[in-house]
Amino acid sequence: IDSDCYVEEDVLRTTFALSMSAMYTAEVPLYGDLVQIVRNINQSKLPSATETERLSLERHGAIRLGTNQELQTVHRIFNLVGMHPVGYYDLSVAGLPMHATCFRPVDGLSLQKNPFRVFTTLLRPDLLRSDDAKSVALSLLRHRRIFSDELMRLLDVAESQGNRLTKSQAETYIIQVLRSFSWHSTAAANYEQYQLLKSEHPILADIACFRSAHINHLTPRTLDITEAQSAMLQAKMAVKSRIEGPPRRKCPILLRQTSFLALEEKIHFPSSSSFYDATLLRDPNDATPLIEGSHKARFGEIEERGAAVTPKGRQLYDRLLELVMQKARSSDTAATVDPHTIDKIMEDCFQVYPDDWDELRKQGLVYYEYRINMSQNTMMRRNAQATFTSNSFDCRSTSLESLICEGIIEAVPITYEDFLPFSAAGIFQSNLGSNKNDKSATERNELNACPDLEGFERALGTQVLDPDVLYAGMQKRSLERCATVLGIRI
Ligand code: OOG
Ligand code: NI
Repeated sequence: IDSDCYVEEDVLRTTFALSMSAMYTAEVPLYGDLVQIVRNINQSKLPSATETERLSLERHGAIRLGTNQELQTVHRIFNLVGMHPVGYYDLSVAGLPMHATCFRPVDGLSLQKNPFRVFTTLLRPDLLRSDDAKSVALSLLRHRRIFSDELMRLLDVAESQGNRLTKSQAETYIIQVLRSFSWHSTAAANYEQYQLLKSEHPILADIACFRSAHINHLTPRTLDITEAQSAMLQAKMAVKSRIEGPPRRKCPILLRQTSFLALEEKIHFPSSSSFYDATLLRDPNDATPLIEGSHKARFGEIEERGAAVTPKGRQLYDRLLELVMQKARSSDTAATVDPHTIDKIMEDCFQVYPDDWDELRKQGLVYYEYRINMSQNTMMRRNAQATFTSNSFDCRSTSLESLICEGIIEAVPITYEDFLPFSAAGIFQSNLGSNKNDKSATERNELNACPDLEGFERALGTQVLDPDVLYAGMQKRSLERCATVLGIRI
């Protein structure tokens, strides 16, 4: 086969992301409205059309998986579109029997082309309390097949071709992948099984009762989440009561998210007397009527992304968040801390987090990409060179800081490409359906919280990448590029 006809990984990822978005728009029209709201707001904020175009591509999605086998297959699926497992998220801290990773591109250029991410959670059966629910869930999961034979075959083919697909293979591939993530309005579980699993945990029913790993939301990136949230309210969407993540700042860090709440959707359940074969398909001779019920899983989310913080910056964030939670718990309305009170406490506590790019850099709280300021002429560069070779700087940051000061190097904050476990938990909790008012995640912390990174990596069959290593690498390489161009050591 002519190697020219292989599809480039970044191109395939963009096709995949756009196809997922088209599928979800068809499935959940309200998501289409949300994308339009975000697009309008972004357009009013960005000067250049090309920037708007790239931003309008940016999305993340989320899927929930039940078994190691499913996780390993999803790993193979995403690998072909250049998305790799980054980070470990323990969701048991928020009372959810699951843990997660994020599949996303890792190198700068791919991220720039299309940073499509999928937050992927895996059930932790060890955290389920009811033995009945556990054994029904595991049996349903054992019998379901969410990936088609055609898809499994194409994965083998792609891997034997060096992890790539030809144009025509890629077309079939995208169609088959989408099927695995599409919605089924007829459950695989019968109504009794669904109720049993739901009473153990609503998330368990969502994970184990269906014949696909349905995408449960897609999230466009907005440049102003406060404005986007007002627009959502104006469009009469049922919006989550507060924005997750850090409070509004001059220098945005990490990410802020909000969503419209999960929709109550009609589901058909086979009655408990029905006979099912191993593939969980309804016996064609089965005449028992389907039972009508409903399920809440799918929602629409938006997010505003800020700068990636260093471990020091993250420690400060986590410490302040913990302080906020303590204060919220001890406020006298503790049973139902109202969202405005939390926002107020947030704002107060986060006053101590520096909100100035120079200050954030000098204190080593944020990752930066260093670039030669192109508007500077070569004369200045030569001056800089002279300065640097004639002086003996004992501290690297002094020299970098003076280059920045002189306007020779500019420091651009690196965008945070990952997630926040408590924000994720807040989004999960507000969409579980059993609870009308979306209380903060801390109030429903019922599980014995314990991360299990090792267990997750065993399930995945490989280690997850460390986001800090990736950000630090980007920062370091950008510095090295500057040093090479300027002909100095930094
Ligand atoms: C995933 C929730 C996490 C986010 O943006 O933090 C998430 C889920 O509900 O399955 O997507
Ligand atoms: Ni999300």
